[in-house]
Amino acid sequence: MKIQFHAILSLCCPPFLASATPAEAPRGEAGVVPEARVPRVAERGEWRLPNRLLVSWRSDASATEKLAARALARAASTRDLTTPAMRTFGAGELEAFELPLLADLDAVAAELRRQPGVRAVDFDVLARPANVSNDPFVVGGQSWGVLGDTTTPMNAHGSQAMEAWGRGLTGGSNVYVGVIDTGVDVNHPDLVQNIWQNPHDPIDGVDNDGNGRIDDRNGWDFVNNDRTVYDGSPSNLWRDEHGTHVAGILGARGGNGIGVAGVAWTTKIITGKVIDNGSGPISGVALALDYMIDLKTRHGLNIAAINLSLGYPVYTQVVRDALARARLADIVVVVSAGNGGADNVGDNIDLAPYYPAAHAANLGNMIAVANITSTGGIASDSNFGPRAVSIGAPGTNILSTLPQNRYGYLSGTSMAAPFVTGAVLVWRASRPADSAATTRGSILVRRIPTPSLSGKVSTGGRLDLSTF
Ligand SMILES: [Ca+2]
Ligand SMILES: [Ca+2]
Ligand SMILES: [Ca+2]
Ligand SMILES: [Ca+2]
Repeated sequence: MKIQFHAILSLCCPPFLASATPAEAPRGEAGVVPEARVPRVAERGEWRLPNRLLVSWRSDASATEKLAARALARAASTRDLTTPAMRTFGAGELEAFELPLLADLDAVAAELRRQPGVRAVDFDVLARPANVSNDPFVVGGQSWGVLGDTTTPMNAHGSQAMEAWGRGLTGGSNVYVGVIDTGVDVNHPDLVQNIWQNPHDPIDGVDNDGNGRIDDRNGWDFVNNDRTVYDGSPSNLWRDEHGTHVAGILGARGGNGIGVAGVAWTTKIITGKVIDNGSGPISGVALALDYMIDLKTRHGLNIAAINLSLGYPVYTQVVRDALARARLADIVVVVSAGNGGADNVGDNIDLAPYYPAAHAANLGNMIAVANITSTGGIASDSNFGPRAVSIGAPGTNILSTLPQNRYGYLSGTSMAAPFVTGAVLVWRASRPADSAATTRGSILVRRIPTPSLSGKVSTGGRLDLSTF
């Protein structure tokens, strides 16, 4: 039996040539991102307001000089920001110039600085807490799946993770996640800090921690029965691509100034490699589940979630039993709903069961996830099922990590599931005492009702981290 991926390569060209999902214009929202419609990144990664300059006048600036400068800048309006302290200490007045939206701020500022009454000209930038992403593909808007309806850049159909980040909810390095998939490039610069390093089994040819796997440093390769969970190379970029992409969606390092940000900026990713060169035996999935469960129950690792972005059309008792053990071990298991089979048209898996997603209808620790697009529709190839499938999440044209320090776009329910897995990690980082069932229920109840998912998934909605 072969396991199938739930991803479709949207583009086969090198990832950096992949066309970005067009960034949508941020919503002008007073108090949040005032008037910012064409955000630019300033030198230190700050957001610069696109149409505002702060003009500090010389204390001896004349009314005539001020009038001339305002006219020169073609300021649409000005606001006096002079404070009592400025007056007390004899400083000149401070004025905000509101310029036309497409004004060339640098040119206008340079011109103003040459005017006789002007002491200084500043750009107005948004002061940002440390947990605002400086990851270029987030800042640039390519990572639509993490955006929200009040973020800049914005996308109302994103997971709203960026809004949770803004309130300090970015996961935690004490929350672990199992990724059961292809291998994962554990050396990717945007993943490496979030890869689990088993402290209990040094590379010495001995199974020091007694879990039956010798030197399982980052996890285990259940296909080749060895410790290397990444087996790709510069000449074999495709190998272990899928799991690397999934890992980045749920847990690429955020705030490190490179690449993308996972829904959880920090976590510990444990890899169970069960697919190699396109497929793997189903027994590996059961063994990998039990490997994770054992790490939690016997070694005490705080494994909050396991992600399974894979599937197959036949019921197997071994996987069903392992999933039930995961429930006893209090682990949320997030699974992809599947991509519609051979005809690429999404199926109702309540009627035509597809596994392991169909098990979610009966196991209260599981969440099966459908794939939505950046405009809120359910992807045409996404499976659904109002009993088995719980929720929709971003899964179409998702930018994430690829092996060998690359990034690229993939689409499928494989990409949707790790958004929900990342949400579990973020939830549990701030609520460590919550059970798997409570965590699952809390995430599902927060969904945003979504017309395209009505009748297709049990909650009728899509993932929303904004109220975490
Ligand atoms: Ca071991
Ligand atoms: Ca060892
Ligand atoms: Ca290997
Ligand atoms: Ca990053």
